[in-house]
Amino acid sequence: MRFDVVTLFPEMIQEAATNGVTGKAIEQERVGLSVWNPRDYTHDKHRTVDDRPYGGGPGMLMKCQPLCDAVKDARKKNEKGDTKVVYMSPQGKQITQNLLIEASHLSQLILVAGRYEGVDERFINSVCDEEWSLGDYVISGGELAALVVIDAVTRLIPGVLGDDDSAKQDSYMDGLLDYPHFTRPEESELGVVPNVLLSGNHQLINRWRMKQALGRTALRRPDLLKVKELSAEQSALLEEFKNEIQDLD
Ligand code: 4GY
Repeated sequence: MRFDVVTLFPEMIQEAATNGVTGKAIEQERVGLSVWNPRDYTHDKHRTVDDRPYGGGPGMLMKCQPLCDAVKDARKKNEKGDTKVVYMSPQGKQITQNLLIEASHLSQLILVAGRYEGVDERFINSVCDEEWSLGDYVISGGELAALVVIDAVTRLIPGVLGDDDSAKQDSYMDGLLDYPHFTRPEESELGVVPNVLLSGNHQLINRWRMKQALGRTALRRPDLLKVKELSAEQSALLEEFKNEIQDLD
């Protein structure tokens, strides 16, 4: 899988993505990453990438031509296979883990990061396949949104996380919030670690964790529980949770 990011701030993507899990995946060539600056596709002496909006109003828009030419070049990195061009904006479809799982099967994801007041609508309609949103808030540019997508998709690529690692845990807890975690010391001024986690009984520990995940999801994100099918055991654990006095943390 390769990511291509069209951005006026390529160093923002390169700097951030070459750290941590994404950095290692790039080093190990499990994913590819290139950046494409629309400014490099301008032809005037001022290298103009923006222009004033028709109809007036504040701010500037990104012009179509440098964006189109940047995407065209990015596409050449993937002659065969499946490419999707995505514009990141609050007007898009809100991303979910399921949407990102689907994206992880593509051979190329071209992410377009807007700046200023956004891009000419014709670029979105004619060149982009989809428009995706992080959520209902506004940030100053699409770069951080593109980085979120790159990070979340990279974690889903086989071999990127250790085999016994969080990827499997994540799918085990599919559609639920995470359970609480504790590390040493066993006892401090901040409180004690739940006894079951010290028991060494992994069946009991797994049951406790599932009960906590179900209970927290019920308390904090009832919307997630409504769309999830619970097994008979999970329903029983959730009932147990509800019958115990719980911290509303
Ligand atoms: N929310 N989800 C988002 C965003 C910034 C100006 C258009 C979001 O994805 N992107 O807030 N983007 C704006 C900045 C150009 C995108």
